[in-house]
Amino acid sequence: MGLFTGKKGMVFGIANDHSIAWAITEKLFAEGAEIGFTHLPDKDPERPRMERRVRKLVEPLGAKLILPCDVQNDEDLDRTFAAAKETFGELDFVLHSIAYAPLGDLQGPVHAVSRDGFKLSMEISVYSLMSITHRAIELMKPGSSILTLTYLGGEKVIPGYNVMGLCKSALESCTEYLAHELGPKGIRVNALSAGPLKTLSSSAVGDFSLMMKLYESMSPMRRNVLPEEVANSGIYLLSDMSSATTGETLHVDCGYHVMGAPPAEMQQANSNS
Ligand code: 0WD
Repeated sequence: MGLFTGKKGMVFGIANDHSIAWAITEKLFAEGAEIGFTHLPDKDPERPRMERRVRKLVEPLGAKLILPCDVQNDEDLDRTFAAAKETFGELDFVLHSIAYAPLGDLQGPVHAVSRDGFKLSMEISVYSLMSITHRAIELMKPGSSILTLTYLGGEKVIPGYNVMGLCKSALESCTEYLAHELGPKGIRVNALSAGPLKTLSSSAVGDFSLMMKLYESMSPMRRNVLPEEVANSGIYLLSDMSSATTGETLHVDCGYHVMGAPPAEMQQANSNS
C-alpha cells in the first residue's frame, strides 16, 4: 500500500517533463494517488501543444482528469473544480506549481516594473493560490493538504529574480494566512522552497547557470538539489507524514538558505585570484 492509496488530488502547473510539478506527480502516482491535471489553454485549438505535452506525460500513468485552466479566468477555475467534484467527490491534496512574470518586467530593475506587469505577475503567481484554495476547501476534509512552490528570492535579495522575488514574498505570506484560516478545518497549507532546477520558467530568470554554480560552491552540501529530492519533500508535505505541519516554508536547497557569507575555501579562492 502506498502513501497516497485511496487519496485524490489536483495538480496545477505541469508545462513539460522538466516541470517540478511533473517530478512530484511521478512520485504521487507511484504512491497510489488518483490525480486530475490542468494545463494552460492552447491559443490555437488546431495545434493543442500545451494539452498534448501534459496529456503525453500523465495519460499513460492513469490521469483521471485533464482540463485546460488559465488561473486568470474565474470560469476556468469554476469549471475545473466542478469537474474535480464530479470525478473525485472529495480532494485530499492540491499542488499549486504556477508562476509567471512578463519577461521585460522579470528582467528588472524592480523600480521600473510596469503597473500591468506587476498586477499580472501577482495575479498568476500569488492570487492563483488564493483562488484555487477558495474553491478546493469545499471538497476537502480534515487531513487534506495544499502545497505551493516558492524560492529563496522571496526572503532575500537574489539578483536577477527581481519582481518574482516580490511575488514569492507575498506567496509565502499567503501560505501563512491560509494555514491560519484553514487550520481549524484540519486542512494544511505549506510552501516548498526549492533550490534552482532547470525548467521552462527558470530559463527566463537571469544568470541561471551562474546561480547553479553558486549553489555548488556555497551550499553546505556543495551541490545542487535534484528534481527527485524536491519531489520527495513535496510528497511529504502533501501526505499524512506531515500531519502536524502547516504554514511552513520548507527549504529543499542543500542548505543554501542558511549561509550568510561564502565558505572559507571560496573566500580563499577569491583572495588568491
Ligand atoms: O528553479 C526552479 N525551477 C524553481 C521553481 C525553484 C523554486 C521554485 N520554483 C517554482 C516556480 O516559481 C513555480 O512557482 O516552482 C513552480 C513551478 O516552476 P517550474 O516547474 O520551474 O516551471 P514550469 O515547468 O514552467 O511550470 C510553471 C507553469 C507554467 O509553465 P509555462 O512555462 O508554460 O509558463 O505554471 C503554469 C504553466 O503551466 N502557468 C499557468 N497555469 C495556469 N494559468 C499560468 C496561468 N495563467 N501561467 C503559468
